[in-house]
Amino acid sequence: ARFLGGARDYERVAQVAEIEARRGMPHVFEKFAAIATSRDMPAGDIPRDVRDRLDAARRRGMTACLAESAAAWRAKWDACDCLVVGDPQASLAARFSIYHLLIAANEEDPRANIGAKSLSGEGYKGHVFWDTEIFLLPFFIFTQPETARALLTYRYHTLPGALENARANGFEGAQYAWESADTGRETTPKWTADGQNRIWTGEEEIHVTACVAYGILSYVTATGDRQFLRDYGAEILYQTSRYWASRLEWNAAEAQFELTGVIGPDEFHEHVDNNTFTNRLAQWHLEQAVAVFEGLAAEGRPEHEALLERLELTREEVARWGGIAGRIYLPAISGDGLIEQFEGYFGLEDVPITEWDQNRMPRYPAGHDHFSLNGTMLLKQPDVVMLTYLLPDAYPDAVKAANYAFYEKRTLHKSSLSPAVHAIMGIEVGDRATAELYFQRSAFVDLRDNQGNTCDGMHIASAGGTWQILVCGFGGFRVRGGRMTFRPWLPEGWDALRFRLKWRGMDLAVTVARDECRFLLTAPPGTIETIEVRDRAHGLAAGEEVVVRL
Ligand code: IFM
Repeated sequence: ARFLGGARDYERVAQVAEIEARRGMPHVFEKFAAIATSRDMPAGDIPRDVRDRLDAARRRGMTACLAESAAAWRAKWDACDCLVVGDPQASLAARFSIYHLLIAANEEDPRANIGAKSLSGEGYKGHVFWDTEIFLLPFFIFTQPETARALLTYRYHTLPGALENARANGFEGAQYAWESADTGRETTPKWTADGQNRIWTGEEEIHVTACVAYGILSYVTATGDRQFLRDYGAEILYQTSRYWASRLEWNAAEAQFELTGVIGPDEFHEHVDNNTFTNRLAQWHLEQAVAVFEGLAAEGRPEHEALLERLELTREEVARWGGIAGRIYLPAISGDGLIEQFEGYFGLEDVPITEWDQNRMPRYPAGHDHFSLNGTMLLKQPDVVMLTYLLPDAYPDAVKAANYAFYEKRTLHKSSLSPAVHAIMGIEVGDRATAELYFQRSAFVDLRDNQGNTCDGMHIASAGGTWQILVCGFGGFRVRGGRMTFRPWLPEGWDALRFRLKWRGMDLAVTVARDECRFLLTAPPGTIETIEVRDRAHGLAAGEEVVVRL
């Protein structure tokens, strides 16, 4: 090959080579690449640094470098592969999602996170949303916990930005940005690209702060990594609790705390009061912060005392959080089990969905678009249903089923985040045929470009959602009462579903078949771990496969 030099233009850095190609004659190109960033070293040192590493790689040779890369990939896949026996297309979609999740994150860089389109496109400018904690993190927590730790440490590194956000908005503590970049300051644009519509999410979609806490506590529960809680998590929880305590408004007439002027996960409705999802998660957040405080105070470590001193946080302030949590307004659950999404929602116009696209997904009703649905009951994506997924023990089965039935009919799924949650909750409440449809929609959103916008980049939250449908939907996996629990169900045509979970340093291989589940725990000899399958407890001894008849 004759190298003609380098080429560089928009989104492209290349080396150009000329070869004389002959039909039938293979050509193999070997390329070594090294990447460096001026965040890690002075910019002037970069050329030498990458040249040194390239020289070292060349000395080791392509075969050795490839073998090292293959071993690293093997280790990753061994921890997270997911297979649908009997449905190669479903397996393909599972692996496609997992592959994209793996390449989106960097366990070695706790200052970086995953943008809404991962690194595959420029949609949303690489900004980080609640997608990380709610849609992506479960995959990492349960298969690559060190990556989950790095993603959450990003939230610690952006805590100063979150403190600034709260201050700029007139609140105390730390308020995480709806769209976050490298500093954690709010980066949501105020207008749509065409300048026609105001975007309010940066001001109003405040539930993201509770979602960060949710991610931290899910990680700590699953990994047992209390050191993360001591070093980073507690500080985040305390500063964000301060935010809620100052953001919640006291309604003296009703003797309750409220959150007015917010947007819930369903983004069609703006400036709403007392969105149940936001109020309930804020309450949950404060309750958890109090529990974490009590646990760490009981440990009595000097680092915790030092943290309290640095934050000037007293027992009285923490006790006040508990008091506030107990008086946050939540709508009563109606006689038929329904929860109102926000105050006044049930009085809105009930516009029916009458048209569906070629993927059997709803179309906007005639005359409507994203910005005209405030006065209707139509949803962009799940809100109450999302809440019943995130807090699985907070609502009885009948309430979950009633709300799924009510809101599913009114959801347009105009976010790619929507189908995954409907698949999981559809399986949980028994609407299985619809759940399978939602699985298809989520799993093939990019493989088949079923939303028509994969050109803007991967829907990485759907990839995380697809993993959750497999493991938490069909596998029925939830953490309940600090235990791994399973309520599996397989669609017709699937012979088995295989996945693996990491739990407190152990590894659990799960096979769900039509009439039985198999569990194999890999852990130090003598370890016994209790799990639940369809509400019955089973002890797993390390190294001994346990078969549970379904
Ligand atoms: O975070 C989501 C939001 O819920 C819906 N619109 C797209 C965002 C980024 O994926």
